[in-house]
Amino acid sequence: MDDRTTRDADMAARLYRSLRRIRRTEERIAEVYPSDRIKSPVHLSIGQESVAVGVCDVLGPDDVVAGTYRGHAAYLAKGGDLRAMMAELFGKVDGCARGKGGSMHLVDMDRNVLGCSAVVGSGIPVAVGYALAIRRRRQDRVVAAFYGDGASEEGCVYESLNFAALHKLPVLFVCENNGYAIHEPLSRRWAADRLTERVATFGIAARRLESDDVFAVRAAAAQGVAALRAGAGPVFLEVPTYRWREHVGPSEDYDAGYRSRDEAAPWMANDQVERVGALLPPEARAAIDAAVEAEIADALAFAEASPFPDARELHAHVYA
Ligand SMILES: Cc1ncc(C[n+]2csc(CCOP(=O)(O)OP(=O)(O)O)c2C)c(N)n1
Ligand SMILES: [Mg+2]
Repeated sequence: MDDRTTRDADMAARLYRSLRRIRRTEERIAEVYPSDRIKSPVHLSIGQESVAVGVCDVLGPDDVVAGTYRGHAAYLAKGGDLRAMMAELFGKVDGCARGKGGSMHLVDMDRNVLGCSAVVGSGIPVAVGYALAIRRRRQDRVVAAFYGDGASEEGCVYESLNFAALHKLPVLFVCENNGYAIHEPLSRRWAADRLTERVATFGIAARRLESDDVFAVRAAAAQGVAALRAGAGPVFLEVPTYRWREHVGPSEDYDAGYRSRDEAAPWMANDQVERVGALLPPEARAAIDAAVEAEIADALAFAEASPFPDARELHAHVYA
């Protein structure tokens, strides 16, 4: 194999490992959930993993990620600790927020994963503030800030876009447009679906991708991050994607009356985990799958074994 081929093969293996790790972690969470050992609501990103994986693959360890309450994928793709995430879901003291935050409040500052929040859109001003601090300290780092199509309707998101553009802050805004805010489709929320054009009017380089193909996401993110590092100001990517499970909880909801399985079918046929997995030699794929299963089993055992926080911790780490 020449250098180029080796690099491409390495990239496919890396992306597959990350996609598969997130998919299987969330599938295992969904299996465990009915036992009530997971003490937090869970917003699964099954079907949407490629957005976080493609973006985070071009970030370095010092770069920063701001996720959402649907944040397992961003946390894990940036290298967040799986044991600490699982313990957090179980409400245990070894969780990344000492068991007090649950699935919607993942944080790992050692890997530069800024804390996530249940308040829709609220991560965006925090991400922009972090980028301002980076700029003031003259550091060579960038922030990737994820948010949903629903969050794009929040006033603070528009304020943040404007502020970031005005001050040319190093933020890659990534809108994971899955077409729904809870059960409400875009057609009932937006008179015009030209989200990318709306963002461009702030003076931000804005681009809508055709699909959530992980290689396309990665290529667009690489281009965006290069522009950020050159000081060109923020970049926006809108990535169409699709949530396969219910808004919150472990199950499917195609019988809930707001969408059909037919709508989901083309997305499932284009499953990025399968697509990238099929590019790998079968032995390489099997080795990754085995390692992922072992890591998840270890994380679940760790979460089970960890104690609940002591009642005296109730008022620790409270900002008041
Ligand atoms: C400020 C605020 N308003 C409303 C809600 C209730 N809420 C929770 S999730 C959600 C939908 C957000 O949709 P989107 O940003 O598209 O993310 P997705 O769930 O599709 O990933 C809403 C309205 C909230 N948590 N916070
Ligand atoms: Mg949405």
